[in-house]
Amino acid sequence: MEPVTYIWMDGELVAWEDATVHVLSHALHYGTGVFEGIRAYDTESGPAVFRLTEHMERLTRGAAAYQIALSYGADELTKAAREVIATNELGACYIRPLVFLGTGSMGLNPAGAKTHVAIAAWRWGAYLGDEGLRNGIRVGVSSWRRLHQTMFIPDAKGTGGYINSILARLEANAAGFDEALLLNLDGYVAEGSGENLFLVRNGVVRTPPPQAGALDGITRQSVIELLRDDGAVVEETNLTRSDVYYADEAFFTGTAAEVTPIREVDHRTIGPGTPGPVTKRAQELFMNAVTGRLDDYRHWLEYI
Ligand code: PPE
Repeated sequence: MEPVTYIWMDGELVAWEDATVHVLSHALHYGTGVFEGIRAYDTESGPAVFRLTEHMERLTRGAAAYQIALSYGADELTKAAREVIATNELGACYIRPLVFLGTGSMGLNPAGAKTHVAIAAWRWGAYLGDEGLRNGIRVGVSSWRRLHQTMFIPDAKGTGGYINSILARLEANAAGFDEALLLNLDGYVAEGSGENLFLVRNGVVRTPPPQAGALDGITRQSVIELLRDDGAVVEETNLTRSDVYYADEAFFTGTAAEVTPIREVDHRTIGPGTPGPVTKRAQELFMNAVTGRLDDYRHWLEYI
């Protein structure tokens, strides 16, 4: 990871190396935080952040759902994110806002712990590798199940919940896969450790509904809209493990992962083992939208 000069913390810009926390921060012990992952892209009119306001709204909604008191609104956090990008003179970058509980209380009752907010940004290339983005990645279905919606708040990016993703990711990588695919407690497909899944079969695009325990990803929503507007049939429906094996095409979506083709699942080749036409079209539409090359979706961009 390549450091930048400043990180925004609790209302001011501090030097990268000074953006530290106390070891008795509540969030460090119990995962009491929410975060976001946002990307900015270089466009003809300068850097633009993709759906910045929606990400910040998801962050503030998530904090409220977990009852983490937050004194900043989505609009103020949006301004702060712009400031971070501008002062660090970043173009295309990844933006990581984090709301977390600091010191003031120990034990599971967080009352008394102070809320902190940080926004960092840095250059971050292809999440699952350039090769993966081009030719597809290898995925393994995890032995870990996705946290069920009765156990946490799937719509919020709560930091503690990511320990579930990390178990799956570690297992997948140890088995030689690039990424994990998690099923929910009912055995239907939920999502990747940090991405939403899409399958294509006989020209129909299908993705699990949020009720399956998947985060309703902003990239997911964008890709659904882009593909539908392009004439594709996209269904939100429960998917089984065999649906994945029988797919002609499969891909992951996420802010970090963008649109990443999947070429293999559990040692079974998906389609011919190379990115298919719908996957390539989704990638093309998404990359054109985020870089301001599609007039119809320019409202998704917030220019710096
Ligand atoms: N599911 C999960 C579990 C998830 O973490 C993400 C984002 C998504 C789906 C896709 O959501 P969206 O970014 O709104 O399209 N994962 C973030 C964190 C990745 C990380 O390694 O950290 C991200 O992509 O920024």
